[in-house]
Parts: sequence; structure tokens; C-alpha cells
Amino acid sequence: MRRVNGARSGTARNHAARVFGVAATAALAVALSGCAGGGEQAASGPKDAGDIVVGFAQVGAESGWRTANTKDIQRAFEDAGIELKFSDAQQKQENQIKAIRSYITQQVDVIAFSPVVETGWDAVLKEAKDAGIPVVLTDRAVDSEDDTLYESFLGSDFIEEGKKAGQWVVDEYADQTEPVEIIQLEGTTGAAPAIDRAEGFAEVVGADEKFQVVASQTGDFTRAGGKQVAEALLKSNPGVDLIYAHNDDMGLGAIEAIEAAGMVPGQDIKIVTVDAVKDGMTALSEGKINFIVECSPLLGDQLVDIVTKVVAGEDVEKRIITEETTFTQEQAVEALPDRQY
Ligand code: GYE
Repeated sequence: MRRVNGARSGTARNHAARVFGVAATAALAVALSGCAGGGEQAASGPKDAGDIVVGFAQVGAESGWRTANTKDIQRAFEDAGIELKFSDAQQKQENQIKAIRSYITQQVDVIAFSPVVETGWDAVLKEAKDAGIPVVLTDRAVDSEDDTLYESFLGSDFIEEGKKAGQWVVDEYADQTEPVEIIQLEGTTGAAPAIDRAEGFAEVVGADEKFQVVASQTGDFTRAGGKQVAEALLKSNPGVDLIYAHNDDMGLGAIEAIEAAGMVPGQDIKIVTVDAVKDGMTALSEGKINFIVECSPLLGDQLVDIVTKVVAGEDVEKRIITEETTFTQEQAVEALPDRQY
């Protein structure tokens, strides 16, 4: 089976086995070290928040979305009184794997992480499982045959986001019969949101052959990457009508590239992005971006909830999908004053 992307599915988990695993590992640790720690807790019933330790392996700090996501997760765990060990992988899978291994060595209660790319996780997740440490996926999915390697996957439906972007494009050009030339700025190669946002978009615009994706390249979800790629692609595709960027930051980079080329972003070349962080919403309110599909980074409270349940041995949903909306220019103007991130 490929990674879970669809609707919520309340898969029954073998909690007894996992809880036993935690207790057994802790008991072994006590036996080996001769000091009482988590073993006592496991033997004497549910843990208090203050006794829970979570290791979180973050992707990096590549975008406004990511910064908001990190802040929200740190805030939520602080509010809950749960200790959070945090690491920033600087968008490198090897760093994330190292961080996860170190959390296993430290015998944290739960490991949560947002996988930088989809594939290549089975070995380290198996190590966590063998150590009796449950794993929660936040934000991004893994592509694995074995869905027992994690308890739950909390995050957006990226295919749906791509479809929403595509639907706006279809509606916007409904009256046009001429070809519509599109440049796509992709997220990090191999990352779930890059793969799925491309797939959902292609599914919708692909239904009408007037929509032509004339170029598609990765800008790695960064503003600098978006700018650089847009600069090059605008030169080789002078007739382009629209840029679809997989996140706001790359769209903001594209704005700079369009302006540097002496054109007006939002008019000469339209821009559709995903995220709806404050800088993106500001550009939308100014008409430099034309439409944004929301992707919420505020996953902290839900992650705390999942972690607490997992530690208590309660059932959790295998897939929890974030609720999101879309924004036009008028809606951005209205939403901006209250936008937290
Ligand atoms: O859209 C982008 C970030 O995984 C949903 O990662 C996240 C994406 C987000 O870099 O801005």
C-alpha cells in the first residue's frame, strides 16, 4: 500500500503490544542502569504531562510556513507542559535520520517528524518500532509499504490543495480559447507536498488541453529558489500567462523575478500559490498574487492531543486531515488583520 492520503480511517492499533513494548524497554533500561526512570512510570499507570518527553525532527526553516509551524508546535508543547526536544534538519534527510536515531537512544516517549522527502524511512522507523517508541507523522507523509511504522499522520491533503489551485485556473480562464501557458515552481523534489500539489493541479487543468504547463522546476520551497528558477524560466518562456508555485515563498520570489523583468505581477503574469502565510496574503491583498490555497501550519495542539493519547495507550485516527480554505484578493484583505502567521 502506498502512503495514506485519503479520508480519515480509524485503524485499530495494537496498543497493548506497543505499551508493553514501552514498558519492557523502560524496565530493561532500569535493569541495565540500576536507576529508576520511565520504568516506574510505566509500571504505575498513566504518565503525567510533565513526565512525557517528545522528540521532534523538523524539516528546516525553508519557508514562512515552516517557521510558523515550528513556533506553533513549540508553543503547544510548552502550554501542555510536555518536554519537547527539537531538531532542525536543514532540509536534509540524513540529518533527520540522525535526529530520530538520537531520540531513540534517548528513549523519548514519542517521536514526531515531518519527513523532508517521502521515501527511505523504513529502516529508521523500524528501529523506533523495535525500541517500542511510537512515531507520529506531522505535516508530510512517508511512502512506505508498512503503515504499522507510525501511529498517525496529521496534516493537509496536498492533492486537494493542488486541485483547488487548478480549479481557480480553470475558472479564471473559462472564457479564453487561446492556449494558457503555465510555469510550475515545484517544492522540494520527492517531498509529499511537491508530488501531490503537482498531481492534483495536473488532474484538474489537464482536462482541457488549452492549459499547457510549459516548464516545471523545483525552487525547493524557498524564496531565493523561486526567484532564481522564475528568472530563468521567464527568459525561456516569454509568452507565459501564469505561474503556479507550490508555496507562497516561491511565489514571492517569482514576484521579484517578474518585476525585475519589467512586468507587473498579478497582471502581466498571474500567480497562484499554496500556504496563505502573512507575506503571501499581503501580496495577494496588493494584487501581486491572484489566488492562494490555504495550508495550515498550526498543527501544534492536535499534535499534543495525539501524543497524549498515544502515551496513554488510547486509539488515535490513522489519518487526520487539516481543514483549510482558499483566498481571493478581497478575502485576503479581510483576513489579514487577524492573520497570526
Ligand atoms: O507548504 C511549504 C513548506 O510541508 C506543507 O513545506 C509543508 C510545506 C509548505 O516548506 O511552505
